[in-house]
Amino acid sequence: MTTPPKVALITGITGQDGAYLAEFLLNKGYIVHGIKRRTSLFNTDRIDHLYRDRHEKDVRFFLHHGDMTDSSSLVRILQQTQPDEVYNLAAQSHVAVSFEEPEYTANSDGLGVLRLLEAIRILGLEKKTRFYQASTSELYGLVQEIPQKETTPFYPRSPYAVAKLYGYWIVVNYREAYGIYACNGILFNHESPIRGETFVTRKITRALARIKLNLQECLYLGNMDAKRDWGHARDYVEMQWLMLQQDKPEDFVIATGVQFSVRDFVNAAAEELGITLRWEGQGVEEKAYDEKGVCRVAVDPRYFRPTEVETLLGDPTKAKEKLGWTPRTTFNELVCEMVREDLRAAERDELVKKHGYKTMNYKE
Ligand code: NDP
Ligand code: GDR
Repeated sequence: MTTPPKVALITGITGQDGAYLAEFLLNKGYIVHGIKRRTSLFNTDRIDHLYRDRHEKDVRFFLHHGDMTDSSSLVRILQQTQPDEVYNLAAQSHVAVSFEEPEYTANSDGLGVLRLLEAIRILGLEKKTRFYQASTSELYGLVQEIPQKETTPFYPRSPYAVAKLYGYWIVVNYREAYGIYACNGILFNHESPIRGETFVTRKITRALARIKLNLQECLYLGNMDAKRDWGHARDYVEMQWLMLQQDKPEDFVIATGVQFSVRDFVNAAAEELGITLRWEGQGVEEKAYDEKGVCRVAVDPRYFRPTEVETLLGDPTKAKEKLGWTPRTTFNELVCEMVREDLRAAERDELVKKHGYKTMNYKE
């Protein structure tokens, strides 16, 4: 007798991690259900290659309308899908935006976690359903220890991080109170060619590729001294799955253990594109010029955050020992892959422009 395929439910399936995780689980033979929000335009670009018409045979990928702020949708979808594993990746995930929309961020990123855990309880799925929570290195904020590991005290520095702190502890509480197999993956920054365009890495690779093809003149950034531990999203989603395959639920830091500044990222991307940058000035006056003396990178204080997370560096020793974690992609490989894909996108835009059509001009 063959065992039936496992069923996974992914919230945030239209996001960067949701797309990589869905592909990973489908390749493992899972039936994958995803929750997506109703939007006025299609927002399924990242998962379109996985989608198959429901009328075809052996379809294993399904999308449901729902929202982290709407308990009724979450209970209904959990009841319909009866998942073995829930991956809670949905969030208002932009730190700067959380200062502009703090209440909504608390609702979706904090209370949303509670709603899902309660849905598991209401439906009596505590023994069946395993739960992964997308926790974050932003919890460390104003760092209390270098590098940061599972036992490092938290000091969140944004409405986003404070909301995620609630999510972190409600997962621990439901694990201890009700015996739910629930874990926090404390993931450090992870990027990819499908990273949202307003996160700093993608903003840099997209802008420099467009500068290379004369589609844009200058890239404006905020704090270029900020340091991050950047890995590849494709590597990290495998760890999300592995955390749910252990004998007992535990929380894990996933990081590379290597740190670079935003300026380092700019330099690496520029080098990959063959743009030589000459840096001048400091603070808000800092600028980078190309070979012809054209200013290509400058500071716009609008991108400074009311409270900043200056430095993050993870210690992934526990994940190495218990999950066999080794990051596959180096910093330079990540930058190259992102630059290559954004250059292809810029080439497409160049062609569109050449034929007299307008291209997207949004640069935030
Ligand atoms: P993205 O911003 O790319 O994706 C977020 C997803 O959540 C999108 O599918 C989005 O939908 C969805 N979403 C947002 N709000 C709601 C809501 N109210 N109801 C339902 N869905 C919602 O994030 P990532 O893929 O990069 O990150 C995945 C998770 O991991 C997030 O929780 C993030 O906070 C966390 N995280 C990310 C890290 C990283 O470096 N990438 C590091 C550590 C943690 P839509 O497409 O409609 O906007
Ligand atoms: P972060 O990612 O805040 O770490 O959160 P982001 O790429 O937005 O910022 C990283 C650092 O770069 C600085 N920075 C800029 N950031 C943006 N977005 N735009 C700019 O122009 C700019 N200039 C400088 C920022 O100030 C910051 O210090 C990401 C998200 O994916 C979270 O959801 C996740 O939890 C954490 O990573 C781990």
